[in-house]
Amino acid sequence: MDCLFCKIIAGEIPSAKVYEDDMIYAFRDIAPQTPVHILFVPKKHIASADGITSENSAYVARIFEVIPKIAASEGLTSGYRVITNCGEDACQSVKHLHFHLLGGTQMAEKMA
Ligand code: DGP
Repeated sequence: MDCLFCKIIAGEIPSAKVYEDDMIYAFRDIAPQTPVHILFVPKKHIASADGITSENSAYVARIFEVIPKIAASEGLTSGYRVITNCGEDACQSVKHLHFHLLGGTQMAEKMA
């Protein structure tokens, strides 16, 4: 499968790794939009939030268990934002489910 994030997980494309376990991988976004901008991806290929099912939702649960720990280790003591873009209207550019962890600055109240 020709998937950018599958190649990053496999180590075929270099990335700045922040966290890895048996189910998920986290790495710094190549074009950070905030001082801290980390992407969390399941090691299993899921195309988007539309592909989350009762069979694979444990990957998503793991991501959300780990995010607060990484946020703390990154010093995001005054808050952070977690976003997933799903589909064209949301400008999803990589078709492998990922959650953006954004922080380190005061963000705008509006998200769109
Ligand atoms: P989205 O627009 O939600 O599909 O976000 C995709 C993100 O992936 C975007 O913020 C930029 C990031 N990205 C794209 N290519 C690479 C890459 O090769 N390496 C890293 N670290 N991030 C990438």
